[in-house]
Amino acid sequence: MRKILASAVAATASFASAAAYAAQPVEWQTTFQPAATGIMEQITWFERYTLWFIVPITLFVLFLLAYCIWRFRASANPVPSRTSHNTLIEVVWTVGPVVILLFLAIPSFQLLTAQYSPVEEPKLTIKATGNQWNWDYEYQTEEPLSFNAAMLSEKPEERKAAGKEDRGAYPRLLAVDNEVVVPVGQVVRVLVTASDVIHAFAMPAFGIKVDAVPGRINETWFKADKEGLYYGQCSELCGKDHAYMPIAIRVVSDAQYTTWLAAARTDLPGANKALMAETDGAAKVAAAGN
Ligand SMILES: [Cu+2]
Repeated sequence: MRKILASAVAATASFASAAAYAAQPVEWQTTFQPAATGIMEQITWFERYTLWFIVPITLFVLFLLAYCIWRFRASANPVPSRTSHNTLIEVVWTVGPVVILLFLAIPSFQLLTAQYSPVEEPKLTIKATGNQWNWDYEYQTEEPLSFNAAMLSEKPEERKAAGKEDRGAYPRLLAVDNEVVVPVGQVVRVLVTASDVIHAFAMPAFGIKVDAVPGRINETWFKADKEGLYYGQCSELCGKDHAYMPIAIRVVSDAQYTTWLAAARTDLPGANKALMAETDGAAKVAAAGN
């Protein structure tokens, strides 16, 4: 009994520590991941808003179908109607959808415009290059920093060496060896391209998804409002290991970012570990305090 209790407590604790890293898929998830940017909040709002149209329309059509099947069944209606035209109905089913589509189109275009308009001039630009099957990142800062990020190995000794044994924070198929690190509350411009075939750079909690096309640079941006570790995946089928090239972005405080950036230029693994000690430690303390 004590053992069960202890494992329950451990499970709750690990869940709480995982919950600090809110933005990753959870089992049986049917909704979006919690929004970490204003854009994703707008996307989430728009999705719920459109449901207010989709659900009633579907129910209405279902009702009409059921009613017609019942009301005009052969036994109750032996002589079929020969009506082929009704002007009022034509007007209603033309004007009605037009009005409904206007209600959908206006917020849709507003959202599209917002996605293409960074709220301020980005101070940080990161270039992401998709390869079969990992990502290269290049910080276009005064002294450039570039590194490769590949999926974390599942070998226990390699997880241990990376200090990433906590599968809540570093899940299978999503965790990477080197996360992208960005400061919280700042607009980050992302330039997206590819070296071989088409990939796509996607981060659900940020509401961004951009094709990575060889020979072409696409641009997007995000402004993360909450610190944490966020997971995304390549979202364009790119070959046999398409499912194994995740994207991980660690959003940290301004000071933590500055320290990491300075250290990462000479010792990336060391800088990552120092950052992990700070952020993961803080998350565990917060979980324990709750
Ligand atoms: Cu892919």
